Amino acid sequence: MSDSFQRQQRFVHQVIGHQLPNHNKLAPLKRQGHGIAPVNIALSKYWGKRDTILNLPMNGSVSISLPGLGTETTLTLTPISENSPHPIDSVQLNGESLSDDNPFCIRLTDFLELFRPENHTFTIHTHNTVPTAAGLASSASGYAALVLALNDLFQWQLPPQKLSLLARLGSGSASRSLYSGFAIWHKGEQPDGLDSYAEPIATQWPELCIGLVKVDVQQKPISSTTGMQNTVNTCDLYQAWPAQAEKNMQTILEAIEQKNFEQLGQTAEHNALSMHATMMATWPPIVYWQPESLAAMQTVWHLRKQGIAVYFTMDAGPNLKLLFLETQKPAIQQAFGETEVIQPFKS
Ligand code: 2P0
Repeated sequence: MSDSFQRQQRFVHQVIGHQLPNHNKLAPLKRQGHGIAPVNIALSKYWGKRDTILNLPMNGSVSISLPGLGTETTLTLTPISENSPHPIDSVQLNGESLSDDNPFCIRLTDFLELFRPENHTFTIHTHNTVPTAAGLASSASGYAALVLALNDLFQWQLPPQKLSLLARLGSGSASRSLYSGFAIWHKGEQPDGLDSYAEPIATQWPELCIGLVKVDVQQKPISSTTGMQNTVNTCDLYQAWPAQAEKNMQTILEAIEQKNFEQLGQTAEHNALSMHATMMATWPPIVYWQPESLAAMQTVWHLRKQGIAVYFTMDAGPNLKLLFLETQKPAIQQAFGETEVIQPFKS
């Protein structure tokens, strides 16, 4: 058993231990568990880890979840009998069986190893309603749905904060996908990672719209996990990022509280471009943009010059997410054509 695995297992036991009198035995109470979680878009971003084993971020982040776009997962537990033909986990993604050496499958089953009762295999059926690895944060909804399915399977009845801690261990951004609406993921200070979880923000903002500008929904060239680590290791500009990100986060929290759209949009766009600047100043360089991404940004800037309040944010992919208020919907749809528009507090 590796040191990393042992540290992660200790973390899991610290999180769920209080809930279970006999926490060394992750005894299954049911055969099947089910979970469903939304994707989230960060308005101030998570980029970089201070601890790669426990997935602890360099900075906090704030997000908005998109209802109707996400992941639904069913976990089935099967005891291994002597005559089991294949005592290994099996994973189905969107109805297709994945081979054991698929990287998605390896990451998923490595995570499940932390929760496996002795002599059992997992069957995982997972469905995404967003394209996998399209920069629409499907790992976030994926690990949040998986943790909810584990909570159901083992009947832990954990509060959302603890589910957020477990989801974070699977994928950082998943910590924020336990909630609808706005969420804040606190970076935390403790080396044990028990104070690095997300919480919901109560504010509702029915007029707020997110437009999805889909430039390319193929697999991205470099995963966020690898990309952010390369940035931390090789980008001198990154030194300035954690402080800026924390400052942006406070400004965004204030904008949400006061429903100040200009402040929200400006800070989110500036934050996203600053993150991309650190990616580009990484070696080898990380450039998720495509020519159409830049063209879409220029359309946004042109619209703003005409007095239309629209801003964008971008994640680890070429797609843009537009931020605007309901009153601007006709202008946005005219400029961007078939853009899918989501109203997180109305849908
Ligand atoms: C975010 N991203 O805050 C940022 C913005 C991408 C760019 O969180 O290694 O898939 O699994 O913790 O959560 C994507 O990173 O990375 C991400 P891991 P994750 O949404």
